[in-house]
Amino acid sequence: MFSKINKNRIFVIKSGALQPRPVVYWMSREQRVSDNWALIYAQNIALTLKVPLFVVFCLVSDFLGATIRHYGFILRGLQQVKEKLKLKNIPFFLLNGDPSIKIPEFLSEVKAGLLVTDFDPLKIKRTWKNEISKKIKIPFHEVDAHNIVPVRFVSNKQEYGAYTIRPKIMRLLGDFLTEFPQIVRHPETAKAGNNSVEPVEMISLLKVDRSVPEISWLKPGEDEAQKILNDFVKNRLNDYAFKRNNPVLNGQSNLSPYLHFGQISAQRVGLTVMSADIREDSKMAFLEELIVRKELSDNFCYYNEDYDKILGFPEWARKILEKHKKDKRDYIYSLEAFEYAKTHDPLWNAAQIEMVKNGKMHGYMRMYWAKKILEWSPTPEDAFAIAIYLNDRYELDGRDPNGYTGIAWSIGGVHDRAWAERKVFGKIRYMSFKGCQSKFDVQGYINKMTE
Ligand code: FAD
Ligand code: FO1
Repeated sequence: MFSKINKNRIFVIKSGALQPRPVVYWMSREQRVSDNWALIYAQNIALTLKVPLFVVFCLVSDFLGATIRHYGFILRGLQQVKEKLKLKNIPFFLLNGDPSIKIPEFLSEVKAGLLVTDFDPLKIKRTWKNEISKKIKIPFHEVDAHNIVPVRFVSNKQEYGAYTIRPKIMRLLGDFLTEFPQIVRHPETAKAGNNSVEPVEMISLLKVDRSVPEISWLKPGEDEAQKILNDFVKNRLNDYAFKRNNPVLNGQSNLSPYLHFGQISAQRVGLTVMSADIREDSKMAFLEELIVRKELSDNFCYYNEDYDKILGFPEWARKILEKHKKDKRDYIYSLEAFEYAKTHDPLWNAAQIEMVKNGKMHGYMRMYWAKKILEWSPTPEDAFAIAIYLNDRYELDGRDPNGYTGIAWSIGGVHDRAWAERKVFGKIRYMSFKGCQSKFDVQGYINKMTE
């Protein structure tokens, strides 16, 4: 029964004998029913023990500065999760509050015998899991359902860059990039408690920051994620290698919000892209981002607890930024000036507007955007904090290991090398307005974002 799950995906947070009592899957990062190794694992154990299976999601209304833009996307997606699980005779519960309190309470209520959850390298999740583990008496297992090759297994240390993690991932890819088993209709019916609030009803009830509106050009949920993937593979993946770095063209997949909220599995995306009949260079370029770069970000956040602080930068970068800390800046902007796109640079302003309006800035512009925040902030510490704040507030895919790592790459040289020394940046790679002009239609992008 367990043959299809690679045991290296599983990490025992708290050990103990399995009792014939209900299994609870605390869904957090992987908000989907299909292709979810954590759910597959939880059901496998429940089937073996012949016990009911419950799925719970614990909604935290002040999660790292999230706004209704994010909660709307989550809750609309969870509505579909609930409906899909109902068809499989698996009840779904939406809890609201601190998981370290709500999850143990729920486990007692249903007299659970095992808690399963999904892997996440973020500190807040690790704190919740530690606190829950201390409070409960039943076994607690974690499944890496996000990375194709599990983070703990691919490497036991922080990797220097793509060049060091790539061969490690490639060596193991064949063992992990496999087809998924299906969730079956669960034979044991759970005697569920009061479960009245529907996820979509929570959208109007939640007390959260509503000043950043939901977006409508991307629809939440795993069915929509699959449609976006199919459309991308059919119509745009072939051109990925030469269009993805041009912000005027629609060259990227737009999958990051779905990957971030776990509404699609990277492994499903990888399998689909692998089997697509398209140009080899585009296929390879896409898989490099989806697998190597994305899993490198999880590696960074898992092994470096200072992923959201200057302290997390490599030593050479910290030293050189310190040396140039007092360099005269040509412009200095406040958080407010950045947030309201009031800099002197129409290209930077356009990128900021794209993020605020659409909830997703083009990938190439994200590098330029973060580097200019470094150039125009009083200190690198200010720049790093401003970039994380804005990224997490407005990007639909924010507060993700990819975000912390992308910003640390742009401002702090993480996973990069030293470049020629210059003012403010030291040896951090520089990007300029002129450089952008030589790569794409800068005025076209500005017009598109500001019209
Ligand atoms: P595609 O080009 O279609 O790529 C497919 C997938 O590959 C992405 O969804 C993502 O999962 C992965 N990927 C692509 N580029 C990268 C990368 N550079 N690093 C890691 N994984 C990558 N990504 C986020 O998911 N959330 C963020 O908050 C975020 N913030 C960023 C901030 C900065 C300053 C930088 C430089 C990058 C950031 N990225 C972030 C990484 C990258 O820009 C986005 O993942 C990408 O633009 C998302 O669009 P897409 O899904 O259409 O990408
Ligand atoms: N995870 C949860 O378990 N509960 C939440 O209430 C929650 C809110 C939330 C809001 C915005 C956002 O971007 C992420 C959120 N997440 C939540 C976590 C998310 O699913 C990811 O696991 C992490 O951000 C890391 O990828």
